[in-house]
Amino acid sequence: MDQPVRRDQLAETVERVVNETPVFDIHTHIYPASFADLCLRGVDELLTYHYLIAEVCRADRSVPPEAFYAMSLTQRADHIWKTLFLNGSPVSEALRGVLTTLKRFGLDVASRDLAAYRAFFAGMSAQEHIDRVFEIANVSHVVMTNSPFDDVERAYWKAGAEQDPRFLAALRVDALLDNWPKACATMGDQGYDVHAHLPRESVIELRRFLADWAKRMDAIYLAMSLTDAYQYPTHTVEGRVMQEAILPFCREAGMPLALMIGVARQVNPALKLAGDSVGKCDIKAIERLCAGYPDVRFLVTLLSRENQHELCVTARKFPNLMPFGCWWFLNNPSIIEEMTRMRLELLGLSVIPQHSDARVLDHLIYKWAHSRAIIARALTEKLAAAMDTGWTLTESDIRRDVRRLLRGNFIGFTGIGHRMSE
Ligand code: HDL
Ligand code: ZN
Repeated sequence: MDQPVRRDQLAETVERVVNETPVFDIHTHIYPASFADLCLRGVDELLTYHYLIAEVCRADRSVPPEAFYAMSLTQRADHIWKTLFLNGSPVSEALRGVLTTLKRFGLDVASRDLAAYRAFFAGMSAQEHIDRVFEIANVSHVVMTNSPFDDVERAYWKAGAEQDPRFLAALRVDALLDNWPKACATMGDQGYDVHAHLPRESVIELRRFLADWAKRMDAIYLAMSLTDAYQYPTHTVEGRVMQEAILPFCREAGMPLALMIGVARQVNPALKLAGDSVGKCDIKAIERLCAGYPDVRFLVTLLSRENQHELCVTARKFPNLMPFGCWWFLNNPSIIEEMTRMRLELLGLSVIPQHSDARVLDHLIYKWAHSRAIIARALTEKLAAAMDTGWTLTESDIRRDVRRLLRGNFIGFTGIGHRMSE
């Protein structure tokens, strides 16, 4: 019989259950081994992750971004290792993440022996590496970021690259709102007759493009990142793309729409991928979308810390709105803790607390190790508060709750349970 958990056992029980529950990671940028060039892995990719590039360009201004990017991958990693790890203690979250990853592979972090770390990773095939990372991170599935506007990635889909059932697809279409004229040209090159002024026939062609790629990728949601200036509705052609193509497509396909809003794109272009920043977005755009399309499900993550409380309140008003993750510049312990406690207080268990945004395969290890510890602490605090009233909890109750947070809410919201045999 499942006995009630004692108050003095609660923290340990929650932490163990959180660590034992396999995560469904709903947003990443990683790929299976068959997408070879896109499957980034190993210590040099970890060290040259764009989060660390931003930090090294601050730490050593004698090597400006242009000079840094002129280096080889190994030279960039050496420069980052020396500048950020050896010449100063690694206290930032991105630096700690590299060390956590090395430690979880069983490597001797105290040795500071980058050559030994390189030799270790060189000894694994991509498939073996993927298997080990998913096991260490205790991740069952990841959702990728799959863009039909990316020439390299498109080639893998067209060639019928072998799929890995642990990697599910998300159809990513930023280009439609980011650079509509270029998107029309790219779709034209693929045989879709979409004109920039979007006559009726082009709306039909655009929706055929979305349907064809969603089918080819077997996508489980449609996704786009949007800038902090995003507004809805608007009378621009981009506003019509959303209103006449994207939203009707999602409604008819029964496919959730993931909106990732708040990017201030390329505020420092010299930093390349590290050059984006953040801005507070207008929550009213999300309110209008959720109210206007009650039969469309919206997965939403906002990049600005200042948007988080209003996102929680808006989610209380619209059951078709599912907040997710502590995205990008929010993926730091102090903010994850603040956001997770706020979400539990305002939304209870009806939220997806985290995604990894892993860009390098090995990110799954540290991003989930770090976030699991924080989610466990926040959940323990709220369960303890309930117990302090006399409410009793069994370990089964805790397993049920944790499963919802780390996988069940996403599987239920997207309706893919039949694929997961859950
Ligand atoms: O648009 C996105 O999906 C973002 O996550 C960007 O890829 C960003 O560069 C990133 O990697 N954030 O973690
Ligand atoms: Zn991302």
